[in-house]
Amino acid sequence: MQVERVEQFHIQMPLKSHFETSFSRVTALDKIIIAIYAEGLVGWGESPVDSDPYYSYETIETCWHIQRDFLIPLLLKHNLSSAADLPARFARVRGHPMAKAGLEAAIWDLEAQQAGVSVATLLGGTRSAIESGVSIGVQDSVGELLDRIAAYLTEGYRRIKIKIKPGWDVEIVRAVRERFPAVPLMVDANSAYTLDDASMLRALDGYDLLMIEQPLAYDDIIEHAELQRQLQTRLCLDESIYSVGRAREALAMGSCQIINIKPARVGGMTQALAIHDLCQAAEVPVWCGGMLESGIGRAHNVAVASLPNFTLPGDISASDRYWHEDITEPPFVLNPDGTLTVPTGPGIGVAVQRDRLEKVTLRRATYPS
Ligand code: OSB
Ligand code: MG
Repeated sequence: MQVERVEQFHIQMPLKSHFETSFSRVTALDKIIIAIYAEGLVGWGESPVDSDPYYSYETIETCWHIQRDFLIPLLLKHNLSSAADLPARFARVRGHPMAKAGLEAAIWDLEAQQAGVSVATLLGGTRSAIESGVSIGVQDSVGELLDRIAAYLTEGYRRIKIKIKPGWDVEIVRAVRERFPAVPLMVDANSAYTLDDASMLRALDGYDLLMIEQPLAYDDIIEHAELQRQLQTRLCLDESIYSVGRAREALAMGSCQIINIKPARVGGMTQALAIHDLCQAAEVPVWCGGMLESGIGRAHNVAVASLPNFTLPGDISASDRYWHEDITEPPFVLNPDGTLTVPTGPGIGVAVQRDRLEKVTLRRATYPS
């Protein structure tokens, strides 16, 4: 495939309601959307970078720069035989996984369209629907949290994840368990704790949690292994797993028993597939995380979550959980059984609405210019 043209869109989409983690509170989300033109087709990808470096070191500005000055030139330079070749082509650029992932995603979309199949089929997906969970931010009060959980359960979500941070942890989990004794429940700390908090984290063992996600430092696997030895509850890593090699090391060290795969965090779909296969061989379950993506990134996440070792409900919720108006059609809707249907049309299987994309675009660029 010869890439003819690449477009970068810096967009900002207002969230329906704010989302608070241990590291920030956001009311709108910036992202970089990628369109790649080749052989009469257009493929779409998303780099779900934040405007601040609080989840990862990448920001809108670093992503824009790395794509414009280093990655897009590599795409335009030579023919490409497959999306799976991109990690090798991009390898000289160290790090910057989200910048790479947005471009790679657009190539997967193109490649699937050329083959006349869905991205899910091209990736090796085997499910026609994926189990959907919901990730709920820190709320202003316990009452609001309980009301939100009740509403999501009524909608049919299959698993509840709540964000925790110091001062919003064991007591909150206790209150949630009291009200919802049997709901599949987990917590995500986004690195808000240290090993000094081990006794608090051990207290969580009493609440039958599916897992505790990323309690310790964002780049750590050693202390997580130590913590896992002290806990009954399974640890799941998110931030710490930034590559296939890192996943292999974490499994070898016993740093976690579950991995949250976000294609954007690991540098793209090819790496996500490799981590999926590695975990499958090691009998370690995985699930697909999210970065509050637009319909474009969501479609790619849904596609990968249709692979066989994605055996736990992920953070891929319906479009209306995030947006008043998404930039793709049709929206992802929650089926009555708490699943999202995997699109079957060619490519990502949802159509980008150009007028809506324009409305949320703050800046755009075309290459070659
Ligand atoms: O840690 O999984 C996380 C959102 C932004 C950054 C990090 C995380 C999250 C979520 C939301 O938990 C998942 C989603 O619904 O997309
Ligand atoms: Mg997380």
